[in-house]
Amino acid sequence: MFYDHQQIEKKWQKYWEEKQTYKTFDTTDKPKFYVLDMFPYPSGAGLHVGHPLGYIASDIYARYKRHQGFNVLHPVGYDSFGLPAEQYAIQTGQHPAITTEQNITRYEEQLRKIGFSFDWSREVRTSDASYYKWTQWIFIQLFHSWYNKSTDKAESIETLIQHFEEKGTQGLNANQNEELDFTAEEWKNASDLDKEDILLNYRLAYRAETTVNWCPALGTVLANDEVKDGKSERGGFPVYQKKMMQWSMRISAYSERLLQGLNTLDWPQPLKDSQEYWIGKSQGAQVQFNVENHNEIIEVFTTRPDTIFGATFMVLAPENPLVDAITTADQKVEVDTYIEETSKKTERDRMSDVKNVSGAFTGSYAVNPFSNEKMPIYISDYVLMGYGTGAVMAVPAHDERDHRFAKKFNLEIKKVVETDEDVQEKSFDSKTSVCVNSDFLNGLSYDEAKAKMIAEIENRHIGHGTTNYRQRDAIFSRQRYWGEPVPIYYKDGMPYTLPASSLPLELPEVEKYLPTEDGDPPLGNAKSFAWDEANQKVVATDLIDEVTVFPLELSTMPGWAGSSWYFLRYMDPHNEEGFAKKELSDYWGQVDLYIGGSEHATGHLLYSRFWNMFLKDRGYINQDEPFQKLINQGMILGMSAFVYRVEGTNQYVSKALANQYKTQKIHVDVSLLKGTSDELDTEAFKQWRPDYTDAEFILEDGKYITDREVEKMSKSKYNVVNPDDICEEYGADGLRLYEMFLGPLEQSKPWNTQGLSGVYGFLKKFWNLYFNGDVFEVSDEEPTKAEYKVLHTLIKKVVFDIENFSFNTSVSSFMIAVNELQKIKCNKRNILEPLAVIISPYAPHICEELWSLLGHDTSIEFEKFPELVEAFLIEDEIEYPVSVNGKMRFKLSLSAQLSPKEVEDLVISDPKMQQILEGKTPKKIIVVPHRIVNIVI
Ligand code: ANZ
Repeated sequence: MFYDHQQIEKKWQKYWEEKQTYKTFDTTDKPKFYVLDMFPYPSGAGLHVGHPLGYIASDIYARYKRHQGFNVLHPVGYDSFGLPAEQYAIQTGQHPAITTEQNITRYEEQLRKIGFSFDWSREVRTSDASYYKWTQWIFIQLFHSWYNKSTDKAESIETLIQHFEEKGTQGLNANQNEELDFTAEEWKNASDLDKEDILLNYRLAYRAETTVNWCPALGTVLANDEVKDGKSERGGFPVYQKKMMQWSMRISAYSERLLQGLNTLDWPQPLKDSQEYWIGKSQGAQVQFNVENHNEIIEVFTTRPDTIFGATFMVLAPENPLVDAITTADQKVEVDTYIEETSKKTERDRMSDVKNVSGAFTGSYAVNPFSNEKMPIYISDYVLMGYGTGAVMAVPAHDERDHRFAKKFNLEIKKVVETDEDVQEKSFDSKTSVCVNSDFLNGLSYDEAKAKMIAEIENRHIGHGTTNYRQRDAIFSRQRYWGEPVPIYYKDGMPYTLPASSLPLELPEVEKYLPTEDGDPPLGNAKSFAWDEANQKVVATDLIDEVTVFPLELSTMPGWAGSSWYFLRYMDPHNEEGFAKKELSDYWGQVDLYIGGSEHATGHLLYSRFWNMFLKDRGYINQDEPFQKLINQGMILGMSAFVYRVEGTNQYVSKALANQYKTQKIHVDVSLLKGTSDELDTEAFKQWRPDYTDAEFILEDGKYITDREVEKMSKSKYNVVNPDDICEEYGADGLRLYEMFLGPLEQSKPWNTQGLSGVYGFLKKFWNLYFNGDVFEVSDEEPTKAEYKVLHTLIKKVVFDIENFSFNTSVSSFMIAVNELQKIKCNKRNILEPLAVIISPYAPHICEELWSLLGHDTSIEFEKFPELVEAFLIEDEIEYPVSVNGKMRFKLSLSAQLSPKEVEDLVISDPKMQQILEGKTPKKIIVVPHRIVNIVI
C-alpha cells in the first residue's frame, strides 16, 4: 500500500488541533511530569533542521510519559524581546513588534509541521504586555527585598527598616554595596530621601555606578556573557569599559546557594563545572600591610596566606583609590601615564593578556608583617579593582603572574614554603626559587599551613579568613528600545517603583529607535512616557514638572529578564491576578526535564536559578531549583559547499582542477546543488546573485563539482536545510526519526539529506506490515512465541533507551523489529497494536493513522505503553555447538530448562557423538549453560 505521508500528516495535525489532543489540564489525579524546551528567539531566518533536534527529543519523552500515565506539561513560547528585531527596526523603520509577530507566525507554522505535542494554548511571549506585566512585578519585588545573611534568604525590605528602627546597623548581617554604620536614633532622624538612599544600598534590584561593558555600535551596555573576546556576541562590535549609573541585580548574594544547589541537580558535569567556575569561590584571607611613612593600610585578598613569607612586593590595581595617596612626587608622572594607558583596556583584555607584563612603581614601600622586609608597591593592570580588595601581595616564587612581573621589574623571588601542593604541582619555575623554609610552617600540609597562617593573622589582628566569589552582580539595564520598561520613576533623583496595580507599564511608541540627541536611550524619544504620581498613570512627557509628574526610567530590561521565570508562567499562563497561582506552581513544581543548548550555561541558567530562589525565599513558590534534569543537545552541522573563483576573473574552476590556478574559495548555497550530489547547477548559480550572472566555468568531465566541508549550520554559511522541505519530501515522521537516528543527542553531528531515504524506507516497511497488498489486513490470531519475542525484545530495548535518553539506538531497534516481523510475515493484532504504540512517540502521525485503521476512535497518545513480559524473552530451546578437542563437530538443540548434567548426558548419548567417540570414554566434558559443550577425548 502506498504510504502517503503528506495526506496522513495533514490529517492528524488537523485532528490534534481540532480535538485539542495535547491540551493539558491542571485538575487531575495523575502524577505530573514537566518537559520543557529552551524557548526560541524567533529570528527572521526561520528554523533550520538544527533547531528542532532538542524539541524532537523532548517531544518523544513527553509522549512516552503520557503513555505511562503522567499528566505532562509540554509547552512552547517565544523569547521575543531582543536585539535583532531592534537592529532591523533601526535599519528599516519597521516596528519590532511587527517583525516579531511575523517571525513568530513563521516559527509556529514550521513547528506545527513537525507534529510536536505542545499545549499551544499555554504559549507565552515575553514581549506581550500580559506577560511582561509579571516580569515588571518580579522586578518590583526584588526592589523591595534585601538579603539577610543571618536567615540566609531574601526578605521584605520592611524587616530591614524594622531592624534599623530598633538597632540601626548593629547586628545586621546583610548583603550590601557598602558597609554602613549608624544607630537607630540616626536612622529615625534621617530625611526620607536619605533613608531611601540607605535602602538602595541593600535592595536586591539597586542602582549604582558600575564599570560596564559599553558597546557604542549597539548603543548599549552588555552583560559579561554577551561579550566574547572584547567584542559583542551579536554583531562582533568592539566593547569598552565605562562607568555608568546602572540597575543591577544582587545575584552575588546567592553565590553560595547557587553553588550548593548544583549538588542536587541532574545536569551534565561540564555544565555544572562552568557554573562553578563562573561563581568562582575562593577561600583565603584578607591581610593588612602597613605602608612606610604613610597612614594608609593596604588590604589584600590572598588564597595562599601560607606563602606570605615569600611576599616580596605589592601590586595595586591602577584604579585603587590608595594609589593617589601613596605615589611619591618622583613617580607621579610614570604612574599617571600608566593609569591613563590601562583605562583603555577592557577587563577581559587585562585578564587574557598574560604575555605583556606592564606596571609602574609608586615610590612607596609596604612592610611584610611576617618577614619584616620592605616591599616595593607597584601598580599593574593584572590586578583588577573589582575582585577581592583590588590589591595583592605578590609571591613571585609561587604565583605565575607575580613571577613574570618580578622578572620584568627585577624584583626579589623568594621561595619560602614547600607544601604538598608545591610538591604535587612542582612549582612552575623552581630553579629561580631560593628555598628558605620558614620554621613556622615547616612540615605542614598545604591545608594545615593555610589554616595555621589564618589563625596567626587573626591572632595578630592584621586580618581574617574570608571567602570570595568571582561572580559579580548582574547589570540589569539596557539602553535599548525592544525590552521590558523598568517600572520606576524618579523623584528628587531617587528611584521609586510604580504601584503594582498600574502594571503593565507598556512600552511606549517612539519615532526613532536610536538614542536621543542628549544621549538618552530610545525611550527618551517617546512623547508619552512620564509618571503622574497622583493619578497613577502614564502621561505626556511634556508634562514633567517634578512636582506631580515625574520622569520614568528610560532604560529597558536585558534579554534575560523574561527568560528567567517563563517556566513558571506556563503553569498558569492566563492568570491575571498573579504570575502563577501557588496551587499550580506547587502541582507542577520543578521542570523534570529541560533540554536546550550549552550556550546558556552561565547566562540564562544562572539567572533563572537566582530568580527562582528569590521567589522561593519570598514565599511565592515552593521549589528551590527550577530545572531538575537538564540535557544539552549537540549541534547539527551543515555540509557547506564551495566554488573556486580564479582570482581577478569571473571564472569558476571545478574542485579537482582548482589547484592549477590561483583561486578564492567562496560559499555557495547548498540549494544550488543538483539533487543530493556535489554537482553545481551552473544555471541556478548564475541566477543566484547579480555578480554571478556572467560566470564562466572550467568543468571536469563536463560537470562543475563543488568542494564540501562540515561547518556549523548557519544562514551566513549558506548551508542550512529547511525542515519544511524535509517534511514535504519525507514527512515529519521521517524528519523526527532521522534527527534522532543521526547519533547520540548530546553529540554534534553533520546533516546529510541522503541518509533520509533509509528512515523513509523503514517507515514504508512498517506501514506495509499492516497491509496485504493494498488491503489493510490484521489477523486476530494468537501470535507465536517467536512473534512475542520480537515484540518484547523491542519493549525492553526502547524503554531502556528512552529512560537513558538514547534515542538513536531506539530507532535502530525499530528497524530490526520491523525487519524481523516482516521476515516472519507477522500481521497479528496482538503484535501490531503494541508496536504502533511503541513507535508513536517517535513517529506520531503514521502511528495515529495505523491506530485508527486498527479500529480505534481515540488518539493513540494516551494508550498505555506496552509492558515487558520477561517470560517471552526466555529461550525455549538452545542450539548447543558441540566441540570435540577444540573443533566444532555438530549442533544439538536442547531444552533451555535442562541442568548441565542433563545436557552432558544427552550430548554423550547422541548418535553423532557416539560415532565420534568410537566406544571411548571422554576425558573431560565442560558444559557452559546456554552456550557450548566442550569435550576432550
Ligand atoms: C598570594 C598568592 C600566592 C596568590 C600564590 C596566589 C598564589 P582566585 O583563586 O581567583 O580567587 N588576587 C587577589 N585579588 C586580585 C585581584 N583583584 N586581581 C588579580 N589578582 C588578584 O585568586 C586569588 C589570588 O589572586 C590571590 O591569592 C591573589 O594572589 C590574586 F602562590 O595571593 B594570591
